[in-house]
Amino acid sequence: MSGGPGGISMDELQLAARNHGMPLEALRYDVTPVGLHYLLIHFDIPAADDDSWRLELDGQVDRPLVLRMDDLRRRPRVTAPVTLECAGNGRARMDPRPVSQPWLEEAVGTAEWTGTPLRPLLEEAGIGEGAVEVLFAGADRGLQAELEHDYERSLPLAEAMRPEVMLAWGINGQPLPPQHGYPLRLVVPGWYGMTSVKWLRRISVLTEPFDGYQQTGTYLLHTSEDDPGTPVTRIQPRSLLLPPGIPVFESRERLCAPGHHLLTGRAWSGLAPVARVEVSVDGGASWQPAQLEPQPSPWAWAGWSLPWDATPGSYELCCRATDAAGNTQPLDPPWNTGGYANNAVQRVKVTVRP
Ligand SMILES: Nc1nc2c(c(=O)[nH]1)N[C@H]1C(S)=C(S)[C@@H](COP(=O)(O)O)O[C@H]1N2
Ligand SMILES: [Mo]
Repeated sequence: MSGGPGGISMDELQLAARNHGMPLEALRYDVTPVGLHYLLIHFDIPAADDDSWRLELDGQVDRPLVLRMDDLRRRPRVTAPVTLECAGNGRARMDPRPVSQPWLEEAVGTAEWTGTPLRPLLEEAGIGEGAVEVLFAGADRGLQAELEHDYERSLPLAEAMRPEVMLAWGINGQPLPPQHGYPLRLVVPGWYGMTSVKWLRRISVLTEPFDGYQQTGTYLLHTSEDDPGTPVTRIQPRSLLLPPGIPVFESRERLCAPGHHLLTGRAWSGLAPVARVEVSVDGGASWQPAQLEPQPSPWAWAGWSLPWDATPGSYELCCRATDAAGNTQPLDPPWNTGGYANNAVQRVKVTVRP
């Protein structure tokens, strides 16, 4: 389904009003304040209570487990900064526009998640013969593509066993708020956000690949419905810049004074460490290397900066990240039916006034 030429529909507006992005000025923070982190909630935020919450671990395991939140909090505890990005980030920049949550480029945030690593828990339950995937089920339910289902996603066993995958009950030193998965969620660093199942109530070890709607009916990269497509997995490299100067309310275009500016932003990739960031002030015609700060962890964005001596005129500021595996950002949006993984460079129009 594609959006018509007449702008976004009421259905898209309804989605956009529920699921907010990170205001780009929040790129100034290493760790995104909780209320400024983006949100994506397919159905309704479920009612949940820490005392009565139970996490079931079942399927192809030797010893199925039922855990309370207190049981989980007594386990080894980790805190790690992780950049999450929605796979649909950039969707509204595609042409024709795939109809779903119409993100521009702000569906990202970096939080300090606190929880317990998943792997030891799976090992304690004992992974049985023939296990291939681990399924994560949320407590939220609804209809999408006319199919009623709980929000559920799986991971290949090897991905679920990565040491940085965690079950989180905390964000930025506080309990998860309802919208981020209270009381418990999965956090899968490096993968697009749909993988990090919120309101987590069941983990099942599977001997067959999961074929539920959120796994095989959506989150596929294909350019026609006949093409089976490839699953959306890791976060493609991306960078964003903190728009300089002051905004115009209606257009978000920027007005700047002439003289010295320090352009700053963030860059990340779920595929490999960030290797470099380049900045353009002429819409991508020419590029200059930015100064890159170290990433606080392989799974969290890096800060970058570049001094800019602005003279009066009109500019289009862009930034482009490249990771250590050589993946980079295209100048124009790649297109696919679902509107996923659009990591095309951001473009910020700036007028420098005398
Ligand atoms: N149970 C459940 N988990 C979910 C979702 C959801 O709708 N239900 N949305 C997913 C998607 S698409 C994204 S991008 C991230 C967003 O996480 P956040 O809202 O905490 O930023 O949560 C994921 N986990
Ligand atoms: Mo998402």
